[in-house]
Amino acid sequence: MDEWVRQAEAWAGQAERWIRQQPPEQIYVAVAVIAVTILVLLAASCLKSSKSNTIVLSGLSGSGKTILFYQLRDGSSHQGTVTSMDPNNDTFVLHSELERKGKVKPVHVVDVPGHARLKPKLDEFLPRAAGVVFVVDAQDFLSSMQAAAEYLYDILTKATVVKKRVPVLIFCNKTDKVTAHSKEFIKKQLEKEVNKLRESRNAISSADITDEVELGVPGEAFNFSQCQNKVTVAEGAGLTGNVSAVEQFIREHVRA
Ligand SMILES: Nc1nc2c(ncn2[C@@H]2O[C@H](COP(=O)(O)OP(=O)(O)OP(=O)(O)O)[C@@H](O)[C@H]2O)c(=O)[nH]1
Ligand SMILES: [Mg+2]
Repeated sequence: MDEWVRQAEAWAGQAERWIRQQPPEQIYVAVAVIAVTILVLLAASCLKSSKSNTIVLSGLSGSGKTILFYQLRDGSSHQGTVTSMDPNNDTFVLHSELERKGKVKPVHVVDVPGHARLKPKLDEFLPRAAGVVFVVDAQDFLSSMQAAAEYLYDILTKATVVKKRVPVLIFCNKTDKVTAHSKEFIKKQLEKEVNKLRESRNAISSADITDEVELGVPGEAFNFSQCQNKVTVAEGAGLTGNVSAVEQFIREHVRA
C-alpha cells in the first residue's frame, strides 16, 4: 500500500514538473478548452431535459379524444363522455406504465375539443407539442371525411408543426365496431381529400392563402410520406382500451 502511495506521489511530482516546464499560454488554452467543454456538455443536458413532453389530442368532435385521454390516464373510459367545452389538460404517468419499475417520465396530455369555437386553442398548444394524435372516427368516417381532412390539413400546414417536424399519428378510432373502416382505407381517402384541398387552395390568389406552409410536392398527387414531419396511421378503440398504438407513439416521442 505504502509503495502505491509513493508511486502516486512520484507521478504527481513528475506531472507538476512537466506543467511548470510548459509555457503559461499553453496552460491557459488547456484550461479554457476544458471549461468550454464542460459548458457545452451542461448546455446540452439542459436542452435535453427541457424537451417538450406535451402530446396534443386533436380531431373532430365525437371522434373519441376525451375517452382516449381517460384511457391513457386512468385505464378506464369513465362510462362515456359529453362534448367537451374546455381542453382536458393533465400531466401523468401513463396508466399502462404504472406497474413498470424504474424511471418513467410523466407525459403532459392535452385533449383539445373539436368544437369549431375551440379550434384556436389548438394554436396555443401546438407550438409546445412533442407529438400530435389526430383522432378519426373510423366508424362514421365517410360522413365526416371532408371535415376531418380540412382539420388535418390545417394542422399539417402549420409552420410550428412543419418547422419543428412534429410527428403526427392519425389514430383511426372505434375499430371495435364491425362497420369501422380500415386504417388503409382511411389513409387513402384522407390523402385524396387533402390533395383536393391543396389544389383548391393553390387555385386561390396567393394573397388570400392563409396556409403557412405549402404541402406536398408540386405536380404530384399528395401522400403523407411527402410531409417533412413524420405522419403515421394506426388503429384502435378508446372505448375498449385498445390504445397501445397511441401509447407506443407517446413513448417514441416522450422518452421515459
Ligand atoms: N364504439 C366506440 N365508441 C367510442 C370510442 N371512443 C369514443 N367513443 C364514443 O364516441 C363518443 C364521443 O367520444 P368523446 O371522447 O367524447 O369524443 P371527443 O372527441 O372528446 O369529442 P369533443 O369533446 O366533442 O371534441 C362517445 O359517445 C364515446 O362513447 C370507441 O373506441 N369505440
Ligand atoms: Mg371531448
